[in-house]
Amino acid sequence: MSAKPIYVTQPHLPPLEEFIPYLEQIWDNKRLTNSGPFHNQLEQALAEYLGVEHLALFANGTLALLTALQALRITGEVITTPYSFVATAHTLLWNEIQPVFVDIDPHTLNLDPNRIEAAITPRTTAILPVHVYGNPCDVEAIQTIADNYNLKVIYDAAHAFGVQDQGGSILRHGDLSVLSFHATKVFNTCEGGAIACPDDKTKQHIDHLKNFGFVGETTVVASGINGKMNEMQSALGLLQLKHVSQALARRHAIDDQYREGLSHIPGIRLLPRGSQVVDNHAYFPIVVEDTYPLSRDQLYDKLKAADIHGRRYFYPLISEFPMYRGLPSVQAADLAVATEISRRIICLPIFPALSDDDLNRIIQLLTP
Ligand code: T4K
Repeated sequence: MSAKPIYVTQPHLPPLEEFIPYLEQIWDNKRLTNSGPFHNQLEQALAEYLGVEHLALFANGTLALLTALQALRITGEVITTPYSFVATAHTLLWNEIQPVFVDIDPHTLNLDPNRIEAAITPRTTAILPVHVYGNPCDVEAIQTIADNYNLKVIYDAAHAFGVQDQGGSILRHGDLSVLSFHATKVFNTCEGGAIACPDDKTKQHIDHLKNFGFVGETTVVASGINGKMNEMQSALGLLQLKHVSQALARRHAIDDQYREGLSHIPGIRLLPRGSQVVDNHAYFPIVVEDTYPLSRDQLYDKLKAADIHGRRYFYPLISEFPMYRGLPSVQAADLAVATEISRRIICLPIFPALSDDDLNRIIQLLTP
């Protein structure tokens, strides 16, 4: 049994000695950033691993989201979910775009496609759905609406590394998909992110935007940003890629054990496995129903008292933060499902180094 605190996640890190040769190469060739050799190798290797045509690496997922919106010249209003990490909507505000929050589906906890059309106005230019916890959105329904109303679709796929549906990578849907490689993610480069895009021209445009808009040495074609992933991050990514299947296998085993240990407990609702054929088990959310003897917060505190630090992802809703409260789409009555779920959710610890003993202890604590 661990005497250390157990957090919702712990970054997966390969043995340190395996990282040293990468660092030696960086020290030798003195190339630290700006499309260095490791950056270019990782871009290629990840595109192949994930099964996408093109990938542009970024310093973090938030910069990648900001740039994706710029790349497609999104303006006006964008339909999105209140049930996400705050970065999703913040990138809209930073681009002076008005988020329009739409409620979520009670089963997938993703943007409910049945509610999107009612939120479309003449100012709507795009939909920004999130594959929450790595569970795929209803991509077909969303695309049909987007096609009917001539809207762009940018998926926030921060949780969806490696997820596949029947047709392959989940990242192939929509106009662009954005990944996060933050320390807390299934695949991490400390901080990091990427945009997956289908065509070479868009990839080139994104590459210019992430490097201040430079094309060559003296030409600037757009008011770009500094979104570049550096060589240390890229080297770590290349090393992580060697270990990622092992890490995913352990996550899968933990998910199975949680399901076996918790599915019979009245008042603990588990999310059904989604439409994906390859899952990444990025999170393990439970919904605490009224029939459970403790409220969500009482259970959260009970775990905390045992040094087990689950997280209430996503509570509060983005629409409840002060900078969003004045928007017309934030009324709780219109976001009833998201509001309800955000008050009942706890994400339990899941990460490759979580031991069976600790896992069993968590299951025992949840068992009334
Ligand atoms: N879109 C979505 C849907 C997202 O979920 C995110 C990020 C983004 C966009 C933006 O992508 P990035 O710009 O971040 O690439 C964490 C992460 O910081 C954030 O990346 C993530 N989503 C979000 C869901 O979770 P916090 O504030 O909960 O992180 P923090 O520091 O409390 O970490 C959680 C636990 O993990 C800690 O209690 C301990 C453990 N931990 C954390 C770090 C950073 C470690 O053991 N080691 C570490 O290095 O936001």
